[in-house]
Amino acid sequence: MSNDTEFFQEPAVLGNQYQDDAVLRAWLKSFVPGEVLREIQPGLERLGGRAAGEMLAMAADAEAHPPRHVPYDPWGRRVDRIEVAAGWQALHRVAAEEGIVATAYERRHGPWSRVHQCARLYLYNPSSAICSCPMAMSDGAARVLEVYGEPALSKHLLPHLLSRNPGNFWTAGQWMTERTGGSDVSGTSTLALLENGGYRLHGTKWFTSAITCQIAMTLARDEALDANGKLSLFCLELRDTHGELRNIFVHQLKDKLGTKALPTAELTLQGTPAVRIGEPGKGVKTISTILNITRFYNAVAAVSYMRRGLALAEDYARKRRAFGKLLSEHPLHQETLADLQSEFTGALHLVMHLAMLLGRDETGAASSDDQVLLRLLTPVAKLYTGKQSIAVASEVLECFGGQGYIEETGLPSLLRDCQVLSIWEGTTNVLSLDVLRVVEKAEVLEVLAADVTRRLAGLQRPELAVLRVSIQRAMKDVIAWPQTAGKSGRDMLETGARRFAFSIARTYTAVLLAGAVQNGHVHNDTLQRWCRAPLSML
Ligand code: MFK
Repeated sequence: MSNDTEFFQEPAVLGNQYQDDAVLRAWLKSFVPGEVLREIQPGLERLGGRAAGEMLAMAADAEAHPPRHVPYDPWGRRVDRIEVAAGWQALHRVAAEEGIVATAYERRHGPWSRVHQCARLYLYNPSSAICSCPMAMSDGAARVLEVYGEPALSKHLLPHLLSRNPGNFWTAGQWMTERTGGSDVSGTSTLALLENGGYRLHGTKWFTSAITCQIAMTLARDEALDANGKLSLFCLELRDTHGELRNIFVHQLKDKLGTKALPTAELTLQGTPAVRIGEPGKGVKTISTILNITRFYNAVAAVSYMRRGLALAEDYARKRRAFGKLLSEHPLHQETLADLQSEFTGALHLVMHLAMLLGRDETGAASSDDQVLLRLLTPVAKLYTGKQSIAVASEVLECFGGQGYIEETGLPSLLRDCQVLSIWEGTTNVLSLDVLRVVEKAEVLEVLAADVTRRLAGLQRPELAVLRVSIQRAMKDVIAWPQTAGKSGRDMLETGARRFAFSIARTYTAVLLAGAVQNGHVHNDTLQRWCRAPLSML
């Protein structure tokens, strides 16, 4: 029986995810040329609406009906079918229609095409049940084909990977990990054997994300090279013209902490035909072209989850009452949300900056300094935002009290899905060591220092004077550290590699935010909050 005093909480509701995102819109307005922004804005608004509407239902369906491995047909024949939810398939269709991959390669806006694609991915990801994962690998595959692919192979595959027609759209997998290791791929044991003039792959792959893809890029020991077989990169089509797997035995799907809708398999290649891509024996170098794209996607996904969490927490704070007033009226809750907002705003500036550099690089518009910064900031942005997204998601759950811990609210999946971002595509430590390797190359730190000095010189507002000195000091620490720590030996350098990478992330982001305050598109309070935590941890 109902009763007048019965009370129900109001759930948080999302508005149009483009229109409501003042930080993204301000960034685009500040950096993207007016005529480009006018052209891309209607599409972003449409996608912002889909991300807060129909895509939520698709994602909920995909999460509620995780993929299923069907090893045999009813007559006992081995089929290794992967059944996925209708919602998961619908999210693939949305990705094709919205050009989540294609936008970057159509290059309608020259170097700004990657920024445009980044904004679209950012809107798509948090409503996609991480269907962004196959998109990341497909984008990486498209790039590796663009850079290294034989014309015939690229002509066959690129129209599928870049299609906006869902019926023609293919996705790609990136299968690096074997039982021997995912970070250290030197133990790869898959063999590429030459049979009748073509390669066939034999070996077990331990994590194959998005096994519903049509093609995959994978490493194997190349029989054509020498007895030990150096690693080369290979491309394989998973299915024949009848839709049957081509000599691929699926052992099982993984039961993971999160990314529940994403089918991740253990499988064995039993003579699967494949084509080599790139220089023979240079497989790691060649596949790093894919890694740099998927690491970029990872960073975009991390920021987009931060924004999604914040959007939900802010809406809830305007509805939920406690101790006689709304959560949004409690000074301590305001403080918590403002800190989250600062973390998100910094991360967004770092990632959009990376998109700008990537766009220049892909269209031949990058200077040599841009290329150096792109190589350095890709692992930096991936490792920093991946880690921070977990902290932000955890705080967001807390903003909902007990409701944040309840599965049906959808909030726990935010935390679970953020957790993978610091693991796949290079863990925080592996990427910190990558950063160390990058700065050991000549002139990288000089380029970084010169870039920061130039940006600091542009800060004229009096309220930025004190922070300008702090940022300058932190950057000085960063530049000096490898040489100072290196004097105590290699171990000391490696021990400090994570603190070093975080210091680059925090200091470089501070200078980007300071530039945004100077231009008037970010509030000084956001920068002050960012700089409250140490910029350099060295
Ligand atoms: C929404 C987000 C979606 C994300 C999708 C995720 C789904 C996919 C899931 C997965 O596939 S998870 C598996 C991910 N695996 C990794 O990320 C591997 C992590 N390990 C590393 O990155 C190691 O550092 C590495 C494997 C590269 C180390 O191997 P090596 O053999 O010790 O490589 P080395 O000697 O450092 O580099 C070999 C060459 O590649 C060198 O060039 P040279 O031959 O010219 O000297 C390097 O400079 C080059 N290289 C390495 N990393 C590079 C790179 N070049 C450019 N960019 C890089 N990042």
